Amino acid sequence: MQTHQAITVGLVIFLARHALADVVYVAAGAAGAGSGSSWNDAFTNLESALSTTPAGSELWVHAGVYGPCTLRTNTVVYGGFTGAETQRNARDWRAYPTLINGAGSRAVAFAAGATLDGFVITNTSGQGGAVLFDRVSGTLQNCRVVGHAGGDAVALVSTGGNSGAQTVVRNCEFTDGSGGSAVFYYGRTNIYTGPHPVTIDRCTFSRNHSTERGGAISTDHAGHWLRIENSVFIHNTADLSGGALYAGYSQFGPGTPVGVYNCTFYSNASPAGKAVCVSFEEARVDVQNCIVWGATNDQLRTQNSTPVLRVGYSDLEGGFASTFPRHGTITDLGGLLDGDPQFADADGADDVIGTADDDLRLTAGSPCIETGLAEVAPDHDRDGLVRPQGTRVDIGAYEFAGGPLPTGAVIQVR
Ligand SMILES: [Ca+2]
Ligand SMILES: [Ca+2]
Repeated sequence: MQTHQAITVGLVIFLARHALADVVYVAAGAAGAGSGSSWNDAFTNLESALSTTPAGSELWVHAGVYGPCTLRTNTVVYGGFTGAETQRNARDWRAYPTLINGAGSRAVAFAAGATLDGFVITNTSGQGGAVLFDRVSGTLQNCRVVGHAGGDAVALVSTGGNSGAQTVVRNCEFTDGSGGSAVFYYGRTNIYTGPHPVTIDRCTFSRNHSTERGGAISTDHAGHWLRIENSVFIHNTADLSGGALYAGYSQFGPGTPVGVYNCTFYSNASPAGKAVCVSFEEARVDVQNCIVWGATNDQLRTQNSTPVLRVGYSDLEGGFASTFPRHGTITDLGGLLDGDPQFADADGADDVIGTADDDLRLTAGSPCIETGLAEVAPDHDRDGLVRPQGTRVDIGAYEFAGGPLPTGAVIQVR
């Protein structure tokens, strides 16, 4: 056994010293040659590393603080390393944060096919000021966007163009944004003919505030599929409409609604549609397998012109009677509940709603357990647990696994 351990330790040291072929290293504190060939010789500047390495490179970025950057086509950039890892999956991006400081402006601009994974994005402002997808598709995952001010933090502008590629925002947290929405999706498809689906999966939106519409997410011209799933919306607010989600025009894509599946909305607020507001002609939103809780009226609203909101297999406080079709139509697809979802601890140990200790997982006896609709459910939940646990999918972002998750539970990142 001791011999085996010694061999293992020796192998790890060997790999760490000799670095991985094809990986470009970036470490703010490196004092070597700056070639990017190892942690010792790492680039110290992220933007310099990106601009001098070929498109399609894989970059590993050491914990530390970096400046704004522009990604390159098909380049994948991972943060959260301590320098000891020999495999990407060995890093802990939350414990060893790699920060991109936007210096009061934009932090990250995407290029087609790029991936940004394992970063904390701070000190940003302006439209798309945290992350901008400007007519390109890419993957943003395992990131935290904190305290964006003014404009929409992440802007997805006609992503995909004509490529048909999909943009994915996965396992990200958006906290304490102000001004615009945490994520804004603009999908005007009369400019770009190909489909450009966007999936927002396993994200948490907390305490974001918009001075207009959609504290967490807003859409405009969402002409093709926008799928929002396994996500938690807690204590987001908007001054005009849609405390968590506002869906505007989708005039170029009737029949291709914004789908909101297995999400949990709690304690969101706005003068028009506390959780969700759908507005203007051909705007269509489906809300299924969702918990919408924290107020007894006007959590789901249709606002102007002839929008359609359909809701089914969801736990809606106040029931269907609490919805507010000011103009347009709200349809009951069946399977609606109005029972206390019995969250584990909705405001957490600090008794403050919207902070990191909040726990919206289900507890035994929740009416949301085993009452969801399989046809629209994702195959996993907010924690990455396979759905269904038990014999039927649950309602909300979390599948009930029979008890609290064990400490250090493995989170699946697909
Ligand atoms: Ca709390
Ligand atoms: Ca279940």
